Amino acid sequence: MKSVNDTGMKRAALINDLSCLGKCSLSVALPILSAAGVEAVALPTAILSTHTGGFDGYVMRDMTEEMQAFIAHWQRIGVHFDCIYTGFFSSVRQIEIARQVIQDFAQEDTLVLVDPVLGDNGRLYGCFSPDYVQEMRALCKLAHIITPNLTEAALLTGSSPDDSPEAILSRLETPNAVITSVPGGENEIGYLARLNGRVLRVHKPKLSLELHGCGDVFASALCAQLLNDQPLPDALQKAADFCDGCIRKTAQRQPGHWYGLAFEDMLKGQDNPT
Ligand code: PXL
Repeated sequence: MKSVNDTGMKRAALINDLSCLGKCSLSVALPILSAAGVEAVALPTAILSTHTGGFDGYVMRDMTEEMQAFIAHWQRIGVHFDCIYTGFFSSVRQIEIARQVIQDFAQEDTLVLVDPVLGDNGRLYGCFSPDYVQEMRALCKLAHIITPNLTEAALLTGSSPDDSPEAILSRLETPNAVITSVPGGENEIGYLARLNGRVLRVHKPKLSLELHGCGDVFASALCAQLLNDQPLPDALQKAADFCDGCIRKTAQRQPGHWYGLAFEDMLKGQDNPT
């Protein structure tokens, strides 16, 4: 059997849902990583007609059985992954499967990035139970870097949403963590990170827009930077700049483009900082 490794490219397994319309999860991770010269291999956890944020009557198909069959095939053909990047799961069982994927496929040089999709605006998403949070904590223990928003960081650490972001960050056990959607100064929002033991902050202007999929665009851009061997602080800054550029492009496309970020404009344009 011919090897699928030694291609000279980095390869990332993307364990996330495919929201066919809606610009989140795999719909943004695949193009952002491809545009960064990374071979992106999707392992869909679920396939949805749209994402769940703001669309009525979405249709969802669970992919648990398919995940297990695809993984078994990849094991048979000996696939090597330079990165395993996880996002949305539709059940606790799928998080267990992702842990097994990390145990079976991650080698010493494999970057494990967990975007612990759990909730937003102070609340756990309605589709998740408390044992889902518990299982996500176990998955985060296997990661090199995690990218929760402030709500997710509070849920992971059992903190009150009123605790300071700095206190919440200090309770996250993963070696490297970037908390997104952290309130900054007046009209600012940003990132609070602990990278290589150092606390860093990046602030960006906060636009008065309700946005969807920002976390996915940011985590994908961060993953792309890290796989292009950028040091952690530079990767954070560049991913934040990219996400901010996408948000500005999205703002120019209102009110029609309400459901996700106009990341294509940034991948296509001259002003692409990735
Ligand atoms: O962006 C996070 C996310 C991922 N996947 C699905 C979602 C959401 C957020 O709403 O609905 C299906």
